[in-house]
Amino acid sequence: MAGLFKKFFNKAHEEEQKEELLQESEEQLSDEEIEAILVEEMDEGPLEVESEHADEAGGSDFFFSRLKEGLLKTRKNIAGKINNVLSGFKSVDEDLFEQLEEILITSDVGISTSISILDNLREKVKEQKIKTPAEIKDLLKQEILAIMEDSTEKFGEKTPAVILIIGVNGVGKTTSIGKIASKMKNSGKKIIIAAADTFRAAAIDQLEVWGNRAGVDIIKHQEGSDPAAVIFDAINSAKSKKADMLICDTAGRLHNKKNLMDELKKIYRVIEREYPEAHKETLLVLDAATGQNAISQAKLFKEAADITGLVLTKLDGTAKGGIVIAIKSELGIPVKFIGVGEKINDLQDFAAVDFVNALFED
Ligand SMILES: Nc1nc2c(ncn2[C@@H]2O[C@H](COP(=O)(O)OP(=O)(O)O)[C@@H](O)[C@H]2O)c(=O)[nH]1
Ligand SMILES: [Mg+2]
Repeated sequence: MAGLFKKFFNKAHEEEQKEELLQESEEQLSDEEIEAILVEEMDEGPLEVESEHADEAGGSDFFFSRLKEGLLKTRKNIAGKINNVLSGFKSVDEDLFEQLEEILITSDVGISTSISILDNLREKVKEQKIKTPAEIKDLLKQEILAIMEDSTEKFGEKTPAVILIIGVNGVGKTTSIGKIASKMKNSGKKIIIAAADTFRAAAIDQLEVWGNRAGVDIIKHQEGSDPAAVIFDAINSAKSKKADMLICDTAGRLHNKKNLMDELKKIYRVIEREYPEAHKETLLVLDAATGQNAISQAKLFKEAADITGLVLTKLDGTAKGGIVIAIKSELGIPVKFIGVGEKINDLQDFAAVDFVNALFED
């Protein structure tokens, strides 16, 4: 009797805890948290990476193996643990579900997302009368795929386009611009990049290095000049050179939310006024290795900009790749690209099926 009561009590208590955790994860950010996000000084890494020639692209097998390699740490963390747990159970019971939920939560999939994935899984198991732990893996993959799949159009289809790249300092904006520019140029498009992160001369130089590497033109002003003026010039250049795509770097070092909003508004106004016919996109760059902090950054930037997609960088260096799932599930912003290394070809179009397969592959 006491055992039964304890079990019941624990269950009720657990539900309460989940509720609390859910509420916590939905709370608004405080001003202090916003400031901590925006002024965080991150290591910007070496300005000059050793010059490398673009690896020859070797078809989809090549990209899939690069993806698998890039996700190695996350894969070990998620798939490795899941396989262990599944092989340790003989039947499908509540204990198994709880251990799976725990693995997802500790892999940065996020509390609310992990809970909802497991709730759906429990239902499917019941519906389909699943009896063996081995069958669970496929169901789990399907659940994650359902979150990640997206029907928004392919990046770069509409031209001419202006792409604004935003995100806090150090997440990989400039590097990703170089990689995107190279990718788009290789697909036959004319690309111009704009150095609208005018905060430091080094940031302009860094973009120039990437521009040279990708073989695209760069529009730049001096350090400290007005970012909106750089974009104004870049638009004129894009029009006169009939560029397909203008990609704009921005500064991540903005000290509060008002600053961030004001600066972005000014830039948007220039783009809207000078280039109304262009297709506009805003890509938010997030460093996957920062885990849950990436979600806070996304929430903050979402208030200041109409984000059309995400670039998730540094997946190669982290076991926290589960954050990709949390971000898509919690914020609904499609992931457009993922960064799996520092080289020019280390940026992949995000494909949900490949991602989920790579995540679960042994
Ligand atoms: N391992 C790895 N490093 C990356 C990736 N993307 C960017 N980086 C590194 O992150 C550091 C900061 O990048 P940067 O583009 O300067 O960031 P920004 O301040 O947002 O412009 C650099 O050392 C990059 O080489 C990635 O996908 N994987
Ligand atoms: Mg930069």
